Amino acid sequence: MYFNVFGEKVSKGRYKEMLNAAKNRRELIAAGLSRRDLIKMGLITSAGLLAPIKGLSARRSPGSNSVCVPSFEPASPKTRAFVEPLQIMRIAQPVASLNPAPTIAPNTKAGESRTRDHQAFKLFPPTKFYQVSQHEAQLSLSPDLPMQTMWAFDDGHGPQFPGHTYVSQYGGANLVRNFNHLPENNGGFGLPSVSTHLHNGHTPSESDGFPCDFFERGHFYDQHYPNVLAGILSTHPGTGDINESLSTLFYHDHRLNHTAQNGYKGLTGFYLLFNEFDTGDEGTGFRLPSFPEFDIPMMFTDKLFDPETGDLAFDLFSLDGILGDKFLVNGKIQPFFKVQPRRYRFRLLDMGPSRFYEFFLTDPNNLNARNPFFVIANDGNLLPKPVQVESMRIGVAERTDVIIDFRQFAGKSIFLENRLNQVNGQGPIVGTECVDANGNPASEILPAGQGNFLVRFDVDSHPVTDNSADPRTMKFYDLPEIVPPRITRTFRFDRLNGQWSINGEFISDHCEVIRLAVQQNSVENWVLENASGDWTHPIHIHFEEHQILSRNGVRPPLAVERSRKDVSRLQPNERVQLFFRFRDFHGRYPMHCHNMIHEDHAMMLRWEIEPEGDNKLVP
Ligand SMILES: [Cu+2]
Repeated sequence: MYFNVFGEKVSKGRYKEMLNAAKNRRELIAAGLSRRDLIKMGLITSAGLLAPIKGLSARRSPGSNSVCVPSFEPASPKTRAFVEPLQIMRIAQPVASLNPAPTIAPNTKAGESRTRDHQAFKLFPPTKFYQVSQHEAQLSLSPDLPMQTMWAFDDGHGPQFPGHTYVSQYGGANLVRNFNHLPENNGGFGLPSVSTHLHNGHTPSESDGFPCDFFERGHFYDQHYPNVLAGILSTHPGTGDINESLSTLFYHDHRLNHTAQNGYKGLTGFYLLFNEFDTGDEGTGFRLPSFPEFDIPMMFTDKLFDPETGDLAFDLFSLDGILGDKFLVNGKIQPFFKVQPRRYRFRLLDMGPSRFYEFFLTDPNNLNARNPFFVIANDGNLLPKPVQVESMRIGVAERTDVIIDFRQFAGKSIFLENRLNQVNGQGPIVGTECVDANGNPASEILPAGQGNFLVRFDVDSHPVTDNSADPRTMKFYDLPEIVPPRITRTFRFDRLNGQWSINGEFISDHCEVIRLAVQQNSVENWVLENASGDWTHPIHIHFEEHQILSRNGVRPPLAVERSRKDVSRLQPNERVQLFFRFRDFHGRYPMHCHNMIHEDHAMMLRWEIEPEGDNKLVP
């Protein structure tokens, strides 16, 4: 019997056609072609679609533009679920010093590829130094698949996917020296040219990991992370605004046009920030479950594997986005995790490349049971107070920190299940407009037990002490004050010639076009408009967090979105209004869709923070 990537039975002829198409596409990808090459070769048409050449399209019907039509990919080989424990990434170890010592100006003589001086090095001198490198590594993602050729970060103690976790404290700056030791031969996909972005960091531009600050093999780049609160050099001099505290950050490769490939190949990891309230110790501060024992980062990625070789497969031709049929958590396919019957904090990160998740807790022996949990953070930023929910939806690059109390499940096995129905890269099914294989309306949320089981929690039966606070009694930070904007700008996200545009334009070839200039230390509102029909775009703006003022005029939005965010899902036909205050540092930053395929197909723009802002209403 033959199956497609959604587990649907297909005929032998259909399967062969899919297999050949996938092979042909992979050969072109291995040849290192970019989207610009594909356009030149006429493989992407002016109508914006992959040329309907037999044997190439990743769409079942090349003209289709609907969230209802499954993508055209053969199923990955079979793998067993819950045979490996959840991997916990190593905490990155700093080094005593770097040689040569870091310099404010780029040390190009020694091989550094930075192009601008550190702007805040003297103000926030680094207290911790890390020397990391990016390597090819042979890693296992499942005992039922061959070893995989991944690209992984190494902090000097061995390469990992996901990479080592940085654990930092507010008040102490980090300097990370990052060497590119990737191989010339990509082994199928990936470009050995990198720019590491610290997602959600309040980071000076030259250390942000801007998509065009990429550097090549044999070179390094020093990134200075001040670990300071927004407002420290402006609205809240000397301290920063405590209500801007960040907690769950992550890093990933952000190379222009190649972010999806390089991230999919493994160049990702967590970066956690603690302070005097979110201490990592359940006996102090907010009394959140202690790190690292009961505070667990989890990175979700979905991947495709070649049905014949079992090798990790990337599909450059899925311009809609890539959906995998294998669900990895912290780099392993469907792991189990032994927990104690007490409260845990989980930091859930959707690392894409294109999938949205809606997380539920499922008791396999009682599918009708409702199993609430607490959302305590959106995009890793603590909410004013915990919100009890039965499910939580996130898109690519969004995070949510949750507290699950396993006391109620003592002695049982419980699943973390994704019940969001999504069949192609465009986004989740919306409402009731699609039908399933039997002609019945397809639901947006799948029934309990029919979604994707991600992790199995095996809960011990012996009672234990739990010194963490009850989330019902917790209170965190207030939301930063909302004040009138200097300017309100509008951005339309749309298709254009088969790719993805913002206000009718793509990111320029070398990111040289500055689309707008924000006045340093000013307030702006940005209106994001979805002009692309049923698509959902998770829109990320670097550097400053925003608050969602309204969705389609409805304010405030969902309780879990009364928060600070750095990615906002722009859902079908939506108009979302955001509040920003751009402070402290200056320089270049991007805004882009974080469906990594969309950003690589140009749904990105460059903006700047400058002493004098411009007044472009539709940049
Ligand atoms: Cu998008």
